[in-house]
Amino acid sequence: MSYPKVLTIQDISCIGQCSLTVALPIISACGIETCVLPSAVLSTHTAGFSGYTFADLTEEMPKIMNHWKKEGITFDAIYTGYLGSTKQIDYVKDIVRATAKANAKIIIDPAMADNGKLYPAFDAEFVNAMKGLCAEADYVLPNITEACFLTDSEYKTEYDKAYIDDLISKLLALGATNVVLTGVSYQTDKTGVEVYENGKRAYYEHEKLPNGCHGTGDIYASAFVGALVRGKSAYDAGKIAADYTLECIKVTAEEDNHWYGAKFEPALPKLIEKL
Ligand code: PXL
Repeated sequence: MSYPKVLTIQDISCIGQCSLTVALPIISACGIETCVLPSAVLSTHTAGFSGYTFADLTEEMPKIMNHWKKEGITFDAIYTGYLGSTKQIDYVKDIVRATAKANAKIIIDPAMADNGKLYPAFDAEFVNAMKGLCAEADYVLPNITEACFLTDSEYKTEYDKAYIDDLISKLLALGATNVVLTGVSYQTDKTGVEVYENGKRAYYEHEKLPNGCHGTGDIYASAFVGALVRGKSAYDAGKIAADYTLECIKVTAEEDNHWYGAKFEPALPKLIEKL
């Protein structure tokens, strides 16, 4: 059996069940060698904690890349999540050029916004740089807020298929080859994912849980990458990732005060079963 090697580039939030502390265990559990490039180390994530520490590793990124180049190390897929600056985005482009195998899958989660707003660390310059990175992606995985920022569209909480068609067309016009748009809800008690792959569009709809959790975007993207690299279509990977994320939210809701992340660990066996 081929043994694919994935590189994921994002920060380590030591506490918070997001970014690398989610991507590494989930993709590894999918049976895939998972290499990491930490772009920063934070004591916690930035959503809800105050006074967190931040060690910027931006200038390590080209050094790490140059070592890998010398060693001839290459990857079957590269997946990026939360990135801290436009400079990091530039370095990611260099790393993709230097280390992606010829048919590698480049998966970009433009983790920068939710609920109509950019995360505090980001501005219009960052959004522009992220547009450029998405243009080089085989798969982009934005939520609706991120899709709106990437396409200069108006953010809406109520919409119809025509609005979603427009967002997807504009994401494709940016240069992304395939699109997985998350959190698309056409009815109050349902939500889902719109998947556009190889010219075909399909919607996977599932129940909408009343409680959201921080970090579920990272859980979703990591499970998607695991399933995609294991050979699933984007639609199947999108569906598997959605079912797994729902399960994580349900497990998390069993405890009242687990506010900072989602308990993805107990649900891992269910993800693996689906693969
Ligand atoms: O889950 C996205 C994420 C990742 N890393 C850091 C964050 C966030 C979202 O707030 O703050 C540091």
